[in-house]
This record gives sequence, C-alpha cells and structure tokens, in this order.
Amino acid sequence: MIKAALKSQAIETPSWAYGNSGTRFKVFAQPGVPRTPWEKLDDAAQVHAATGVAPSVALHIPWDKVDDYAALSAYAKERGLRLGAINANVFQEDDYKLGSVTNPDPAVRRKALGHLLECVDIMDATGSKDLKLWFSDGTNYPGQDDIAARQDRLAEALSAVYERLGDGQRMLLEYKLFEPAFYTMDVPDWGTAYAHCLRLGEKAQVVVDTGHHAPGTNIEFIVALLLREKKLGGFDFNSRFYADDDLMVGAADPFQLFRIMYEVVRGGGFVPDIAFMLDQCHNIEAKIPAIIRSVMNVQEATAKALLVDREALGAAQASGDVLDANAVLMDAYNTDVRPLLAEVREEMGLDPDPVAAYRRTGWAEKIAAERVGGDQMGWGA
Ligand code: PSV
Ligand code: MN
Ligand code: MN
Repeated sequence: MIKAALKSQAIETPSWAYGNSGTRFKVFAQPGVPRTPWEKLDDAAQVHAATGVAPSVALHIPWDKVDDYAALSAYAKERGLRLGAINANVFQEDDYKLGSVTNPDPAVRRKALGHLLECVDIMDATGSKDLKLWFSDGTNYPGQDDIAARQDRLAEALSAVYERLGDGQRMLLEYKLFEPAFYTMDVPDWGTAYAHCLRLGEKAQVVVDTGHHAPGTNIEFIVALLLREKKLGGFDFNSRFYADDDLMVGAADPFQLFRIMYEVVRGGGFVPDIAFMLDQCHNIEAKIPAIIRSVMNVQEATAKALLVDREALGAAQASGDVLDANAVLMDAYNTDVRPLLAEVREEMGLDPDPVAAYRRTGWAEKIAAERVGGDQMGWGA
C-alpha cells in the first residue's frame, strides 16, 4: 500500500532549474547547461530515468519559447516525459515596472492579459493541464497606488483568463509575501489567492510555494485548510533559510516538509489533482544531481508521512493524550525510510541509488563536452 503510493507519486521538475541561475550579485555558469528548451528536456529525461517519479516538466514562457509547442510536447513524449504546468511570465519587461495585470495603465494591463491568454493557447498545444500564475505586481511605497483598485484590476484579468480555460484545464494562483515589491504585493498570501480562486470557480486553485511565507508561518496549516476547502492545486517545492532562497526542497527543514506531506496524505491529497512541482535554482551545486536529490527528498518526506500510524494517532488524539499523539508522529518522522525507498526503486527496475546511477551514465561529461555556450535562464537571468 505504502509502496504502491510511492511508486505512483509524480514530481514535476522545472525547466529553469536546469539552466544557469544566480543572485543579483553573480551567476556562476556551469559547463553543459542546456542551450534550448529541447536540451532541458534531455536533462529532465535523465532525472526521470534515475528516479522513475519525475515524468513531467514545467515550462516558463517566454524562457521556453519555441515555434512549435506540439513538437516540443512530442519530443518530451519520445523521452518518456510530458509537459507540465505552463508558468506565465509578466515580470521581466520594462512595461511592467508598475505592475502587469494590476498596472494603472490599461494598455499595460491589456498586454499582460494577452500574454496570459497566449499561455492558455500554449497549453492547448502541449496538452498541459495547469496554468501557473505568479504576479510580481505590487507597490514599494505607501500611497503609490490604490490597493483596492489593484485588486479589482487583478480580479478582472483573472476572470478573463478563467473564461478562456478549456475542459480539464486549471488556473493555479501563487502567492508571495514580498519581492520584488516591498510595500504591498497584490497577491501576498494564501488568503488573497483563496479569495480570488473562490470567486472564480472550481478550476481556480491555490499553489503553495514553500519559500513564499514570512518566517515562522505554519505552512502545513495552510495546506490542511486549502485541502479541506478543495482549493489546494499544488506546490512549488523548495527550501529556504531566510527569504525566497529556492534551495533544494528538504534541505533546510526536512521536518517541515514531512509535516506538510503528512497533511497532504491526511487530507486525501495524494492524488494527481495535487501538482507536486519543484521551483528551485541550483546556483552553486551541479544541477541534475541536485534535482535528483530534491526528488528523493520529497519521496523521503512522503514515505514518512505515509508511515504515520493513523489509527494510533487518532486514538491518542481522541483520548487527549498529547504526548502519545506527538510520539506517533515523531516515530514516523524518525524512521529511516531509505531502505524502503531503495526497495521501491528496485521493484521499479531502478538503481536503489539514483544519484550514483546518474553519475555512472556519463551524461554530465557528455553535455559538458557537447554543449558550448549554455543559456542563462531562470531566476537571476
Ligand atoms: C516567484 O518567486 C516564483 O516562485 C514563481 O513561481 C516564478 O514563476 C518562479 O519563482 C520563477 O523562478
Ligand atoms: Mn514559485
Ligand atoms: Mn519564488
């Protein structure tokens, strides 16, 4: 039962994690990074081959702009992959200085909406189910713009996009506390995202990026609540020590990841409807092995969450035994699930050690030799 669940888990990797990235201070280019979206898929195929549970790749438009998206989708399929969420990008053009869909200028708003609608056209071509929307929109100074009017503009754009969604397509709205705007973000928190999604209808759901909260925020509470309201669309997994660090998921706080995954399991969210996506950047570590490690970290947290003795936990909770209830949860967290996952991998016909398996392929040496002039894409670009 636990093994079957682990075998069925699908973790989506982000195209931009394969490209060069960095901070505003420096991008450290790595040898062999992909020069095109096609090469990013080649790398993603390596991650899937090593782990068996990373069958889809999220695209970011226009970072992954190509002439023929159906051809890109076919290329993915030939490699045992599929194209996942389409991430819209309305944050990198000069026009968006004062916002995209919430900009005070109607012409800029029209332009931003045009891009969002174009992303739905791309979904039609790729067969992607999810449109992921993150807006950098916000203000830096009190009085800069009318906070409530910006919400009206946001609602108007979201509703136009919502109307355009086809059958089986969803809109995932992502929130973020701050950055790049420093006074107000137009979608700063889950409550704002939830309120918009609630008005829009059932095809609109909230996406939780684990790096987008104030320090100390109880993310698993948000997960539990959104699941209960049937408004949890998925995750952008990564980890952070300070702000939106985009480090490998499970690196900074594996216990938090376990607590989140427990709420997912508990809330019945371990189903294809919840998108388990990574949103990370590997600025100083080798990218493909880092992505493999991240996938493994999600698997480990999931395995521990699945191991929680729900019956014993329920009994302890019902009898008000605080210590026993906590002990049941901690027992699962403190279990070494690596042997279980090694078995799962062997049963899937995989090497029990995905990073070692990848290293043996010689792929890293091959791309370093063949790919000259790798592109700089993703955060920090
Ligand atoms: C914004 O910080 C974000 O988390 C959004 O998901 C963007 O699409 C992504 O990062 C870009 O890396
Ligand atoms: Mn994100
Ligand atoms: Mn982010």
